[in-house]
Amino acid sequence: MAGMEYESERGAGGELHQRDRDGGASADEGRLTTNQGIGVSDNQNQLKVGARGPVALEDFVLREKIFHFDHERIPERIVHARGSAAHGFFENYESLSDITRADLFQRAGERTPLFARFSTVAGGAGSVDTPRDVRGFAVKFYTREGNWDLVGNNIPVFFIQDAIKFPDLIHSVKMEADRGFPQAASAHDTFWDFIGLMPESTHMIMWAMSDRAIPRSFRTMEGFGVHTFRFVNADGKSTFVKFHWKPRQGLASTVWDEAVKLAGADPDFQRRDLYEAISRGDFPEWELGIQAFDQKFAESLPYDVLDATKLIPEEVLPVRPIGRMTLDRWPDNFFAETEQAAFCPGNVVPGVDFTNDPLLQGRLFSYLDTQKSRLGTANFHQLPINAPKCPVMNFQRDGQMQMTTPKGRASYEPNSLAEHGEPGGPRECPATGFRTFPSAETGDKLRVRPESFADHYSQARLFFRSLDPAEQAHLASAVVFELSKVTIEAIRLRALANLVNVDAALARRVADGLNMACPEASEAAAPVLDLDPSPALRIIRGPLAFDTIRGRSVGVLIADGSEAGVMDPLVAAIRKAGARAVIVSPKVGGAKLADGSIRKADAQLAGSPSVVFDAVALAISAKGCELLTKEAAAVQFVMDAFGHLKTIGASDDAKPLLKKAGVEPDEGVVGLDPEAFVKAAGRRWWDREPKLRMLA
Ligand code: HDE
Repeated sequence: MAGMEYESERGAGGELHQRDRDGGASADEGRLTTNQGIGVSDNQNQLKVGARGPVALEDFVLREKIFHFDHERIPERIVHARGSAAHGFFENYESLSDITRADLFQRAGERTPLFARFSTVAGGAGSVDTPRDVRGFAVKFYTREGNWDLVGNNIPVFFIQDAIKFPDLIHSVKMEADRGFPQAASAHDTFWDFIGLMPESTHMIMWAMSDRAIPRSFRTMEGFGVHTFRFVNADGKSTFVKFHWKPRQGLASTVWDEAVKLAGADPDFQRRDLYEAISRGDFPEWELGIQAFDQKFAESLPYDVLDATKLIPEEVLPVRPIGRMTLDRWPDNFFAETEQAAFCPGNVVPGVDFTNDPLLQGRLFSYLDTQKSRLGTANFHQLPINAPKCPVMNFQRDGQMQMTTPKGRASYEPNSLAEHGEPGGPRECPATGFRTFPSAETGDKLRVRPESFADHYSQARLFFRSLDPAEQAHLASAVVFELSKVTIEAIRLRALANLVNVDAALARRVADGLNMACPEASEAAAPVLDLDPSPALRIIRGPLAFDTIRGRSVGVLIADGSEAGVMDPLVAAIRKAGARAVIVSPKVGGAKLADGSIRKADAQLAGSPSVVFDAVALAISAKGCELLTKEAAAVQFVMDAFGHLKTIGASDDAKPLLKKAGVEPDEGVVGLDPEAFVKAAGRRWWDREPKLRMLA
């Protein structure tokens, strides 16, 4: 066993030395070396002149170690800095050769390896997982014809229509420039100032203030390619496509109070959730679907398909499932893979192509460019996580950190070296190489926005009116919350005036929540249309609102006096239903059960508030209950579970605790009968909410 090949000894100062057993005689993995391969004799002490003397400059072991440490960080991503990723594969349902020549879509059942990274947008790399924010949803497919990156978000539209506004948008949402806060939050003056002056952002704001922006887990969110792309088939025929990732786990979000508390209870909540799901073999899956359409269909729509602030409702154009992504392997090393992964929407394979969406066009420049500043060299594509899994052959040479050793002297083309018996290198191939779809649909060179992009409100209205009433209340309350953090009144008024165009009743609710008079509607650049609502855009009571505890986690609270006969069948039923049952007890070492045995806990009560669970069960006896009513963490555990609309399973003996926590029993407060609990635990109780908090 490699881990056992050392001996422990104490040094003169009492410090621990773990020393390789064979004395460094072999260069096996047990021997510590410098980066030059020189064996290290002592990893605890610097080279000093005398035991209490100064350090010698010649100590290359020390200097190399500290030098490397000093440079371990690279610049974080300017946006999407905080992310978590996993390896997996994509599997085709059927051949799509009729609409695309992309090699990965040619054969039913074929698998393509991939790497997917999920992220928040505004916060830094060390920020928390659960702020109100858009989530990135980036997938790198390592196809046999090169890498294809589908770099999307969990929201199908975007804030702006033209890439030239992106730096302004991001500067406004990031920490305010003079004060360096708030971190990872859109609830502040500069963001809302920018938003109010950019009515095109209104539709996206509806989404950002909705429950979509506080997802329960990466596993329970949809992904969208956002822009209209093209598929191109072998005959050169183009079809417009919009990409959708549908989570097989269903859609689920948190409630705001829960998201806020999660930030404190577990800043890594979503990273941990993904890690744990993959570790236990509960591999998350998404179905990839496309909305495919032609120019004629595009022209029939009352909005422009090149405008990234618009979506095509599924009810207007159904999503056709084309395959499935499974994430089944956590990276071996966070830095080498998740941090160094470089996604780029410009990475497309033959058969996939761009449209003239002015947001997409700007992105095509930005991503390649940013990697040079982040990863430091033009050779970042050679890092294992970025390297294609097909041959890469060209005449690009040299540059910082060149990792390949090209042979021969053919570093230019055309050349005639092959005619003289020397390797001549690769050549272009019109048949299999990438050929840009020829139609540019351009005219004069102008800095103008098309008139077809002028409708800034109709889809915001469509989104709002598509939501379940509970989600509408969340959205209105989120706007009230954010505008309450805005200190300049004119910015609030401007945001409200824009909202009147979306829905007058919504604007009034928000104005009420702020205790302000609702202003007149702002001037809309185009008439606002009443488009048909799209129920597919809902989370609550929508098509992907699965009432199930599969893949979720349940906190089972026990204490001294709990009965094995009650908790064991419950835990077994939860696990059988595919959920995690986490036994929580005041002390992690366990509780003394009624029969005198000790039952170990998985988690300590004070460190495991109910926000980290989807439902809770209080498997406690009268004695345990008496104890817990005096424990603030237990009272809060129950109070929050109730407040976050979760199912609470409780024994009769737990009633005093329920009472102390202010629980007014409803349909979501059930007993500990395993079957009934598991059935109830798969959902939240939205009807409870108006009784608990003032929603706008
Ligand atoms: Fe990005 N975006 N973006 N973005 N984006 C980056 O690239 C940019 C946009 C998205 O997990 C950066 O490698 C511009 C839309 C994701 O590593 C940068 C514009 C969508 C990720 C960049 C947009 C996205 C990024 C920063 C306006 C959804 C994280 C670091 C035209 C379709 C990928 C990096 C990962 C990252 C630029 C707008 C998604 C600076 C200029 C719209 C998921 O290049």
